[in-house]
Amino acid sequence: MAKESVAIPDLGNADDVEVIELSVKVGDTVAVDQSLIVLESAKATMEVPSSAAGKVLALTVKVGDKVTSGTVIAEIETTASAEPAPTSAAPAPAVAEEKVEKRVEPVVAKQPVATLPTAMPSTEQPQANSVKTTKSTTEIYAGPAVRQLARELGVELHDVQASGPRGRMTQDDVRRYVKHLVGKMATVGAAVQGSGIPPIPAVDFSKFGEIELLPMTRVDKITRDNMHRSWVNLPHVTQWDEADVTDLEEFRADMKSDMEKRKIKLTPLAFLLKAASNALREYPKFNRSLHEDGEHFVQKSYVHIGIAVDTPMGLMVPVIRDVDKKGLWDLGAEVAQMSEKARNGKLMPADMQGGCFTISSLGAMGGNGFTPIINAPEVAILGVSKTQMKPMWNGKDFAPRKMLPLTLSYDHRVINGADAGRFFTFLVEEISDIRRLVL
Ligand code: CAO
Repeated sequence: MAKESVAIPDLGNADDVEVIELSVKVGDTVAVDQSLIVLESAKATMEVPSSAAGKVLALTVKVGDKVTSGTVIAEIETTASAEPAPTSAAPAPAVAEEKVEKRVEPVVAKQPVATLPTAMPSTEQPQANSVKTTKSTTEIYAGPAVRQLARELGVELHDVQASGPRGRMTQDDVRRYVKHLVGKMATVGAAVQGSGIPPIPAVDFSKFGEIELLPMTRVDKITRDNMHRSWVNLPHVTQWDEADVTDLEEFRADMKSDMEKRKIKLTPLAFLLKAASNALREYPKFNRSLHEDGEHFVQKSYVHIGIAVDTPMGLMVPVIRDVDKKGLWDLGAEVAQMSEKARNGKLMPADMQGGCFTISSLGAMGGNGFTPIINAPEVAILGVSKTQMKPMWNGKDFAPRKMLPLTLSYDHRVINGADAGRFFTFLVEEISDIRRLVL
């Protein structure tokens, strides 16, 4: 077993450089090139690697000592001799940190060091065959333990804000950075982006023309969150159909004077509420929610149906209770009353809770179909578009009929396609046959 002294290599014109970290302790077994100490000059930190593999017999410097080229820093009981340092080396170009950390040949006291190029960044040129400079010209002051931690956590040192003396990075800086990132991801994931979904990059719209930043209302924010939550959590399937509402429209026309007398307007929505309630009774699978334990369905015996209302504050969904127990006049009156309450901002939280199913009607506005987003934890929603006169084949001829386009979105975790087919056909038959609704 031989004994070898490890000394500080040529530091160029830097003298009295401070030892800021001991990377090993007496008794440790070290490998060739393993960092023994870390130095810090006014401009850079540098690790001084061991030139020999073996046991550390002594460390002849301590933190705070000032060293210079040739200062012996450690005695190693060698198990294998290191290769001598080459006497010349082509200077490497200015490189990024990755490259700077590339291992260089060790420097030992008994090897000639005179030809070693300067390792200090005074030249701003990290060189091969010098002490390992852990900084690039972007000057990151961080010891090996900090670098090791950053590597383990996949952190780019450039992203971390250093808080130590003279801008030195500490392990706490790295941990704080990771904590901050995790917190940010949780917030963004919950409010804006789904977990694991790549974020939509921010755009500076003002580059393309004049813009104005408008604050969202409270209702806008609730809609944003509810829609996003439902869209990313529920596997939606949407199915299209159309109901022949010719008879229903005739009936509504006949009821006009009654409507005026009672001061209640019977729009198609009242009939749709009745038809949906009958369908929910007939096919109770649609009146379920997934239990939070993921192991049960919650089967509801009540039939409360929400109606989407467009208000100046944003979209609101008041719930009409016990639709199955109410007649068309009651439903017509309640639709008007709830929509007015919603538009005047008078809905109480209880008015918007407990829905089993939702109807979103854009019939007054137009369109021939849309894919409504389920109002979770409900499992289905009916989208209503504008009634259109269409030529329909009656077996002999094409006859003009008033057709109401309908869409049904359902949560495929709870409802299968065949269930939806049966439910939807039933609902369409109900609305197409006014007798079934009024009886
Ligand atoms: N086809 C053709 N005409 C229709 C229709 C349809 N499907 N549905 C309603 N209409 C007619 C009504 O009969 C009424 O005509 P008259 O005045 O001649 O009788 C007119 O359109 C206006 O109806 P309305 O809007 O006052 O009443 P409604 O019961 O149909 O709807 C409400 C009430 C609250 C649902 C509706 O006002 C509303 O806010 N709809 C928007 C819902 C929404 O925003 N959905 C999207 C949600 S998520 O994207």
